[in-house]
Amino acid sequence: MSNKNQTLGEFIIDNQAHFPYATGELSRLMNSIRLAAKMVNHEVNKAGLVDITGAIGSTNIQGEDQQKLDVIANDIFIKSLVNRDIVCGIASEENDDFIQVSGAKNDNNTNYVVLIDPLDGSSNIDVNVSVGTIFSIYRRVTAVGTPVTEEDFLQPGNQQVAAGYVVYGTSTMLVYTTGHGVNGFTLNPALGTYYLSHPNMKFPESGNIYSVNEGNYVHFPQGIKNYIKYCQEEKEDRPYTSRYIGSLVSDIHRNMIKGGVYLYPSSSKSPNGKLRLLYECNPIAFIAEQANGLATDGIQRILDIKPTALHQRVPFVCGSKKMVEKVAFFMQE
Ligand code: AHM
Ligand code: MG
Repeated sequence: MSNKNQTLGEFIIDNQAHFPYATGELSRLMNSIRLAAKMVNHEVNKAGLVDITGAIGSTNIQGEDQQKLDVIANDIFIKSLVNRDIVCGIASEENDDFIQVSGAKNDNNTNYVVLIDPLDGSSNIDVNVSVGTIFSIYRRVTAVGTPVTEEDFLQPGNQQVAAGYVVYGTSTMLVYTTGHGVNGFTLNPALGTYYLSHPNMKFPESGNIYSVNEGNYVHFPQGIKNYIKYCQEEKEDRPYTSRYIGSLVSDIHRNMIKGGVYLYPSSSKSPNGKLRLLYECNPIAFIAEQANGLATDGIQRILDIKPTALHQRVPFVCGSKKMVEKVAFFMQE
């Protein structure tokens, strides 16, 4: 049973038994992500200040090059997972290839791989708009004790054991699922503690927000164009409201609370859309389904797509059930 104001640490321990292989390994892994997210939050919050001190030259006080925040966030998550000896592999949107975690500190005796987009929407940083971290956790499919292979990462999203996102917004929130609903925790920055602020999050069945980059309209398939026109029609509860931050986590987070649909469709310029199946779409789709929402590429459930490459892109439609169904109807027409 969750109670409001429970800390994330307490919640993880209390809910450990939900998990089929409750050895505490997944809890330690979640704790490590929780800590890394706090460190990234600290970096994101001082983004403007770093720019000021870096304005004189491109090097910092130690003579090192100023790093971009997405690189810093990537380093923080990777170090925190590797140093705690709790994963056997990591794949990141920032790295070309996956990382085998092995060597002195790890004999490949751990069960989990993590896939991560350490700082999504990072082009928004310069203008003080919310960004996010997205993560996804799977049990490895290759034998424990051997180095991980690509097979461990190319699992369909329906095999995820946990997924979550952190939104660095007006407040910082960590939202995650282990397949037993979705819970959101808000960081109290003074204490450095996350508290359960949004228990059992659910997408409303329907809503009146559509979120899509309409600048790409001319490149969209006819079905998407028709859906956008449908959203703008004056009929029943329409026209809908258009809200697009351009920061996936924030757009999804708002739509989950208020009711809405997010679309990043294919276009004549990018036939597979923009978003990455493994680092963005699968974890968000798992959360959406756990919160009574849906996620599709227009033809099939995102979570059932069998990945073929680490950085594969897919068209993505996600949000309130009835709205996603409506988009799929237009796409298939
Ligand atoms: P990124 O991984 O390079 O940050 O790109 C992902 C972001 C999403 O957060 C956002 O929804 C989308 O790109 C916005 O793209 P666009 O500017 O094409 O609308
Ligand atoms: Mg991204």
